[in-house]
Amino acid sequence: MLAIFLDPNVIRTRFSSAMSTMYQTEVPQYATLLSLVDTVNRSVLENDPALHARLENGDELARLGLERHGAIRLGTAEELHTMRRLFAVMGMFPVGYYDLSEAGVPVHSTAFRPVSEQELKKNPFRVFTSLLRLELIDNEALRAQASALLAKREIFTDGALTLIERAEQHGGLTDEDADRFVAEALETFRWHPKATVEYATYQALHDEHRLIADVVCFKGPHINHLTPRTLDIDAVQRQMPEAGIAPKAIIEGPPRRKVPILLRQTSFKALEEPIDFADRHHGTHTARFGEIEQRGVALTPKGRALYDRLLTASRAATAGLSQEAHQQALSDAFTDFPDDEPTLRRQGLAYFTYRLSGTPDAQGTTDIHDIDDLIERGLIEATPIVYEDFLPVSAAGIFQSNLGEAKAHGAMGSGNQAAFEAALGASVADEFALYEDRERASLEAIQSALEKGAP
Ligand code: OOG
Ligand code: NI
Repeated sequence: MLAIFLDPNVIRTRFSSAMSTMYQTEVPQYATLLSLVDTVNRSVLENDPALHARLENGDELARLGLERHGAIRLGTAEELHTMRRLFAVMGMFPVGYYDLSEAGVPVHSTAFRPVSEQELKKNPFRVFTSLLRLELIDNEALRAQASALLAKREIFTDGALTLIERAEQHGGLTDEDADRFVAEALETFRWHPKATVEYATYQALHDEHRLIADVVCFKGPHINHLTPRTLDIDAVQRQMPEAGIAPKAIIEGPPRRKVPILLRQTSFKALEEPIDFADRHHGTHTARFGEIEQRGVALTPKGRALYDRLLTASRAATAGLSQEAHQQALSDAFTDFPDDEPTLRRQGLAYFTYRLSGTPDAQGTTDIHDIDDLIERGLIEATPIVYEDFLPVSAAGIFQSNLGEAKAHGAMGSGNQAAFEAALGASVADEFALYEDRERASLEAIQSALEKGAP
């Protein structure tokens, strides 16, 4: 009998919902954040029927409350390699390379995510996955101690390893195996209130960099946050304190705009949680938090360069400001960034998909080179492509606010994508190429429809 395999999108949905349930139980503040986001989203939708209609038409309403991403930090090349195979079972593949060392965080990262538009629509869950870079730690003795500790641990259950292999060999998992896979995989992301090391070891690693202690001293890479999508990030940021949640100081990313670009993020500060150390010492560790995100249009390399330039230029003007003043200064700094869809499109700053929205005229238009003209004549409609990835400067801001402000670290080196990909055992997809492909495919579809349909 031929086995029937479950759609990887369904496995991803089961996994992300199991993860959400686990995290809400483990971190009750996160459940509070989810309900705050839900309240704000409802009120935005009530007050904006056009947005409501657009989300409904795009099939997005039902998934609004679902988590968009989570994050983990791994310790070794082997862990990253197996994690890639684990995520592949759920239709998640590495996209993008993020170098955080420049911002004083000794990791480099990728995002495991669904790649196609249809798969993102079915379930948008992705995981920002970082790999510790021990080579950036100066203290040789500590470095050796950390790698010895990491070499001893196994973060995957036997059951998970068996099922990953089965999925690879057979080309998928049955419904029953998928349920077991989700349960086994979840174990890797669970919190462990017991450290694997004595308190003094934890302290020494922690004093070198808090992130090292977080990665090295525990049985596995606990999920450190989950992130739902909000329709009004400024409102959630404002309302967090009333809900008893302490937000990070500022919202990361671009300012609020008429046409949202890229990604805006904020989080609540990581909680101090009780830990039992191997020598019976009772202490605490700070790692887990909750985050929200609001996504806008994906930018082309040209648009991204402008974003990076304006963000860097805004630094001096925004430094040390409180959230409201910060947002104002940021908006001022971004006045040179066009804020309407036609200009973003015409200047090649953002990605769009195109579709036929009218019937070609009698002359038989078969040439789509003058897109502006065709849009003006109502023949083609352009829709912004949503940014599905992450931003290194924002990610560094999220890391830092959750690693404690006590000790700021300067730049620690530079990126090493080749080493990351060697550990991963695969290359990471280029995010820009993915957006460009979608744009081009939509234009090709129009071209061939016009050629076929021309009278
Ligand atoms: C990851 C921080 C980055 C984001 O959304 O940019 C991140 C971490 O703290 O491990 O999640
Ligand atoms: Ni995040």
